[in-house]
Amino acid sequence: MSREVLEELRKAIMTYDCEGAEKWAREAVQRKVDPLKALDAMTVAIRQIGDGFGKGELWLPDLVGAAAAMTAATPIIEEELKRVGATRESLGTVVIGTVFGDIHTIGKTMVATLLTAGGFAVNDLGINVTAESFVEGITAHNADILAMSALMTTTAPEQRKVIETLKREGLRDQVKIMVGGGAITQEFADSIGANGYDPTAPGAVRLARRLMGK
Ligand code: B12
Repeated sequence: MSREVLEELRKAIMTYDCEGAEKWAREAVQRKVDPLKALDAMTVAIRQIGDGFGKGELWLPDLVGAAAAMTAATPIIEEELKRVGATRESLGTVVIGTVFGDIHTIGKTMVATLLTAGGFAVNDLGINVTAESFVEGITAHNADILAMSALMTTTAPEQRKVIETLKREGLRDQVKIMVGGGAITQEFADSIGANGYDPTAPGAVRLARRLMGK
C-alpha cells in the first residue's frame, strides 16, 4: 500500500508531473504513509534528475520540471509534519536560510519543516540571503542556532562570509552555527568554523538538539 504511494510519488517527480505529485502527496497523507519516507522518495528522485543534469544527459528544463513537481507535493507533506510537531514545547530558536547567490529552496525548507516538527521555533529567511540579513535575523529573533544551506560550489563560500561577518559584529559566540546543502562537506564545515554539519534533514534535527544540549 505505502510502497505504491511512494513509487507513484517518485514517478511523478521523474516525469515532471505536478498534478500527479500533488495527488499522490495527498494520498500519502490520507493513507498515513510515514511523511519522512515520502520526502525521502522525492529527494532520491530529484537527485537522480540532478545527476543527469550534472552528466549532461538532462537539461535545465528538466531541473525546473522536477523542482516544480516537488514544490507541488512538499507543502502537503510538510503540513502533516508540522501538524505532528505543533504541540511540542520549543527547544530553541533557529534562523535558517539559503545563502546569497543561491536560490535552491527545497532542502532548506525541508530542514526548516523538520526542525519545526521536532520542536524548534524556526524563522525561515528564505533564499538568496545576504550576510547582513542573517545578522539582522539572528539579532531580531535572538536566535540560538543559525542554519545555512548552500547547493553550489560557487555559493558555499558565502557561509564562511556569514561567519566572518558575525565575528566582526561580535555575535559569533551568541549563536551555534550549522551548515548543510549539497555543496557542503564535514571538512568544509570544519574549515569555516561551523559548530556542525549534516547531510540530511532528519540529521539536521538531531544535530540541532545536540547543539542545544538536548
Ligand atoms: C531542483 C534544482 C534546481 C531548481 C531549484 C528549484 C527550487 N525551488 O529550489 C532550479 C531549476 C531553479 C535550479 C537552478 C539552478 N541550478 Co540547480 N539543482 C537542482 C537539483 C536537481 C536538486 C536540488 C534539490 O532540491 N535537492 C533535493 C534537496 C532535498 O536536497 P538538498 O537541497 O541537498 O538538501 C538536503 C541536504 O543537503 C540537507 N540540507 C539542506 N540544507 C541544509 C542546511 C543545514 C543546516 C543542514 C544541517 C542540512 C541541510 O537536507 C536536505 C534533505 O536531506 C540539484 C541537484 C542535486 N543533486 O542536488 C541541482 C544543482 C544544485 N543545481 C545546479 C546548478 C548549476 C544550477 C544553476 C546554476 C543552473 C543554471 N545553469 O541556471 C541554477 C542556479 C540558480 C541559483 N542562482 O541558485 C548544480 C550545482 C553544481 C555545483 N556543484 O555548483 C546542481 C548540483 C546540479 C548539477 N549536478 O550540476 N536548480
